[in-house]
Amino acid sequence: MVASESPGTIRESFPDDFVFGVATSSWQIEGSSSTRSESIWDRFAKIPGAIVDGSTGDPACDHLNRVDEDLALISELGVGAYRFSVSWPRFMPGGTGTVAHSGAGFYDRLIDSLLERGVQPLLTAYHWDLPQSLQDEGGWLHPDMPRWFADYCHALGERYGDRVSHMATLNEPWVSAFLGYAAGIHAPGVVNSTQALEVAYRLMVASGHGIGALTDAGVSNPGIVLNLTTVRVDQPGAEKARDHIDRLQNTLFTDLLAGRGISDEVRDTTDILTDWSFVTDEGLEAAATPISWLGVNYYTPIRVGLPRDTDQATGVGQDTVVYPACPPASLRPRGPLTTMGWEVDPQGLRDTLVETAAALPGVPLWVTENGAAYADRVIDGDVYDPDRISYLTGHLGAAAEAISDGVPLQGYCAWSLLDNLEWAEGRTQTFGLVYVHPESMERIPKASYHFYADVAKGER
Ligand code: LGS
Repeated sequence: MVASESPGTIRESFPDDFVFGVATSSWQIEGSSSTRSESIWDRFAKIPGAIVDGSTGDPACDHLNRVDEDLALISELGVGAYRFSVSWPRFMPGGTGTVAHSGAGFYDRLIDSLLERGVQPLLTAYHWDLPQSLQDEGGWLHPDMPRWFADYCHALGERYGDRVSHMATLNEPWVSAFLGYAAGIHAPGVVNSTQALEVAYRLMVASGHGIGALTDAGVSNPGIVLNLTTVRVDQPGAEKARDHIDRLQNTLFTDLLAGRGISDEVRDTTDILTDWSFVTDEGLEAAATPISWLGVNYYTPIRVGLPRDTDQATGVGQDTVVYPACPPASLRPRGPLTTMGWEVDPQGLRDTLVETAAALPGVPLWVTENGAAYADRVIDGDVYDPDRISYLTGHLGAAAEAISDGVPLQGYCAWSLLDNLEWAEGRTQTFGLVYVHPESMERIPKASYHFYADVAKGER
């Protein structure tokens, strides 16, 4: 009786072969921008006000010079996987053509050191730091971009495919398209909803070419990472907006991957902006190139309500501007909120995973990012972050429940190893399991790091 009532550890609620990991991305941690070419985020960061605290890509977390210390932190965390991204401007500074000896060598050493420590590397080819030279040519809107991206992916596969089984083409194409081209709050800072829709499509086409190139280069498990989330109605009357947001946030991407193309609903509701004539049969076929796994980044659900009074003049709630052609609505997160203003809802992760598994049956899933920003403080040399521990506990529980619902979930990566450069929020939002002092770069593992280490080691 007593034994069966014992709750067991978090680790025990997952299958034995389930992988716990931790994630980062190149621009957010590496620094050392003088040893690579310029990326669109370096250029964007120079626009006054684009990054709230004026941060630039330097020093970020000075990871390039502190990689041994960071590897030790990963090792001591006891995780089985480390998700990182390759900086395209470091690996292939011209955007196309020659691979840089020193840049590629950095990732060689990183990968080898991870493997020596028994940590599986998960490599993302593109986590938003496009070489500026390619942006100058037209970026993701350029007709040759799928070929340039495929060549880059092929070079990554040739160089690292013998040691890295899981590679993802893109991180969150939704963000590149809609925050980069509709809201204009991410690089390249364009505000043009028509272009945003086209970029979303073209990114998925390029990703399909990238998947093909990785496979040709011998990578056994090529995949992609999407930011998917469950979309809820908060008030009666917001159903149309909910459906619209769900389509542009989730199904636009999962439909393209599944070979269902771009639905009539998406075309009809966005035809005031674009006629989708740039969509071709070849493009749709490329976008549906089979993936062998899908990464899901989940942080919060989206809760859709009626427009706020102040926005009635335009008819569109300000927060929904990033969803082109959205019916009148606003986003209404319910507390408790993280410092990003995002609702904490573990059930949302379970729902998202179940919905994703239904949209892409048979595709193995990973949670490639999940975590929370809180205002951490160092007191007597320690960082006590109970809110983050509670966030992680809830979401790990939801991931385990999704597995019992039948979701083929293989791994979970906490975001993030380090407090880092949170894009337009600069250093003002901290998601790390490890605190990084903004000037000295000193690393201090937070209480959540020790918590997660216990989970990974099966002690919790
Ligand atoms: O640091 C980024 C994290 C932080 O939160 C990472 O580089 C990205 O891959 C990823 O987008 N990240 C992130 N996303 C959360 C998005 C939630 C948006 C919620 C909006 C609405 C209510």
